[in-house]
Formats: sequence, structure tokens, C-alpha cells
Amino acid sequence: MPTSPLYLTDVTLREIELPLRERFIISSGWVENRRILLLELRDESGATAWSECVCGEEPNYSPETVDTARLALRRWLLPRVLGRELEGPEAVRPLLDEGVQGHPMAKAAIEMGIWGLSAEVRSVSLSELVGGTRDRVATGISLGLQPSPAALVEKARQAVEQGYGKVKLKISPEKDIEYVAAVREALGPDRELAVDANAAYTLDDADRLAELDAFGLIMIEQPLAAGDLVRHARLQERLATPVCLDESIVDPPSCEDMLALGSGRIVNIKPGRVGGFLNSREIHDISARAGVPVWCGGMLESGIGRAYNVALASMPNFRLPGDLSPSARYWERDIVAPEWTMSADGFVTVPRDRPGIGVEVDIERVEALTRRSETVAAPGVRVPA
Ligand code: OSB
Ligand code: MG
Repeated sequence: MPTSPLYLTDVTLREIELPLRERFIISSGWVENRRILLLELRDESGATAWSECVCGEEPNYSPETVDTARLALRRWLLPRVLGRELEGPEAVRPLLDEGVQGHPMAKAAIEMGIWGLSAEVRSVSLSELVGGTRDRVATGISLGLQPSPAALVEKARQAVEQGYGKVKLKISPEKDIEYVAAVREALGPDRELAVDANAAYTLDDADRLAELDAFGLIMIEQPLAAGDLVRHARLQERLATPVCLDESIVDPPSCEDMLALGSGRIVNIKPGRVGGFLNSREIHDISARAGVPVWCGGMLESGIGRAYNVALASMPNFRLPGDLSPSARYWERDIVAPEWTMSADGFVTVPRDRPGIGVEVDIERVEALTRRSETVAAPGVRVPA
């Protein structure tokens, strides 16, 4: 593929507020109005690409938030890439990591945006640029905590009817066995069912978690705290159900540690959580070599972040359905056209026939939803006020 270096002239940081159709509750918190940080990157040829920072408003899932990411982007991260020769998207990670600890979601928003911009400039699909091979990706749904087992059963039934290939139930120590039992009973033994605890348990709960083995789950996602790789290994020894790690996998070394310790048997890759596409690809490759399947997690992204997830999930070792629900599951109306849809048999199409991220941003709608906006420019570049 012919490549020429990129020079970013300016990046506009916008915060929009996009109301979810319904409150999404997990063991560590909840969200109703999604505050989303969007980046619009521009290069010296005038080409642009949009990307999304996946942080939440509160630091319940990870330490980063919309507010910390905006600060990190403006103050430390954007100045490292603006006006600098970028050989290609693979060159971005070291520039962002040098001298800046942490802030993986803020870093990923830039790094992924440069993948998107490169795809645009080279006139290839993002999927092709990152090494994707699939035309469509299997889709699962992640159901938030519900007020009663009956309410959860109703949601799960609807999901199966809509065609989802996997149903994931959020659990907490207050809402686990009884809820999972009710859903398994209602859906029958053959449905792919998973649970996600978002780090709500400790190793003292091992006996209780082992009770979940009775329900034939395809995985239990992140039962223990993010840093608990050793304790996850102890827990995995006691469970028949495969442990999948989400919050614990923050970069390629943490994935290697999981494999070395036996802390889990499946990896959830969220490109924002691991600092971008290059790290995602490394984690994908490390897992593939170990015979460990990966799948693409979600962070209630708008249609922009979803485009990146779908492109990533078209890589070959994404072997389980991703949390890649269609736009209409989350929003009255998305901010992209076309909106993301799911086929009746539970697949989302990878837009491999379109250059760049494969969807157009609905600027008017973004403007209407914008709560704040600022443009950070390379030295010497003038931007309209
Ligand atoms: O743990 O996977 C998670 C949403 C916010 C924070 C953490 C998680 C989630 C989800 C939603 O499960 C998945 C989706 O975007 O549909
Ligand atoms: Mg999770």
C-alpha cells in the first residue's frame, strides 16, 4: 500500500450529550445521558476523520473520565502529534506513551483517529487497513441489571427474537444466581449466555461463583478486580466456566500475564481500554498464538466509536459475538448515516466497500448535541475562532 506521512494541523475536541433510550446499570454504576467526547482530526491536505473517546462520565469502570480525557488530550497528548511527521498509524503509540503514564482511552482516541484518517487518505476501508478479513461480524447484546428476574427474562427473550447470537447479563452479588437461573430456564439450554460482573466479587465469593457452572455459560466476564490477575487464576482453577477478562487487560503485557498465570481463557478487547488499535492488534495476535479467542467489547459508543469496533472485530481471531448492538438499541437517533443495523440472524455488516470509517457524521445533529468544543492546533496553524 503506498504510504506518505501524515501531518495533523488541528483537532477539534467536542463534548456531546446523547441520551440513551434507557438507563444502563452495571454493578459499579449507571449511565442515562451519555456524555461523549468526539475528536475531529484534520491533516494538511484538508482531509478529516472523526474518532470517539470511550470514557464514561464517572470513574467507576476505569479511572479515566470524560473530564480527565479532555484535560489529558488538550494539555499533554495532542501537542505530541500535532504538526509532527507521522509515518503512519503504527508510529503514534510511542509518541503518546513517552513521558505520559496512563490515560489509555484519551491516547486511543487520537491513535484510532489517525487510523481512520489514514484509511480515508489512502482510500481504503478501516477494516482493510487494520487487517480485517470478515464482511460481517456476529453480534451479542449486553443487558444491564434489571429490577427483577422476570424483567431480565423479558429483555433476554426480546434479544433472542431480534436475532442476537449471544446474550450477556450483567450480574452483581445482589443479582446473580436467581437471575441467571431464570434466564437459562426461559431461553433453554442451547442459547449462548454469558455474564459480566464488572469486578463486583472477591475470591471469598468463589463458592457462589462456582454455582454459576450449573448454567452452561460461555463465559463469566471480569468477576474480580482489575488488578487481580493472580486471584483470577485461583478462581479459574475452581470454575468450569471460562473466565473472560475485560477491565484487567490494559495492554499487551497484561494479556501475556493472563496467559502465563491462567487468569482466564477468553479476552474482551475494547480498543479504547487498551490504548488503541496497535495494542488491540498485538493482544489479538498474542491471544491467537495461544489459541485463546477474543471478542470486541463495547462502551455504549455512538456510531463513530462503533465504526472502529466493527472494523477491529473483522480480524480473524475475533471468534465470539461482539457487544456491537445496532444504533437503535442505544439511541433514538444516532449521529452517523447510515445508522448501524443488525441482520435478522444477528450480524452487523463491515463496510469494507467504503473508504475510511465507512459512515458519514451527521454534522447538524452533532452541532445540536454539542455542549462544548475547542480546537487545538499545531504551532503556526490558524484556526477559525
Ligand atoms: O463491562 O462491557 C462492559 C458498558 C459500559 C462499561 C462497561 C461495559 C459496558 C457494556 C456495554 O457491557 C456493551 C455495549 O456497548 O453494548
Ligand atoms: Mg465487561
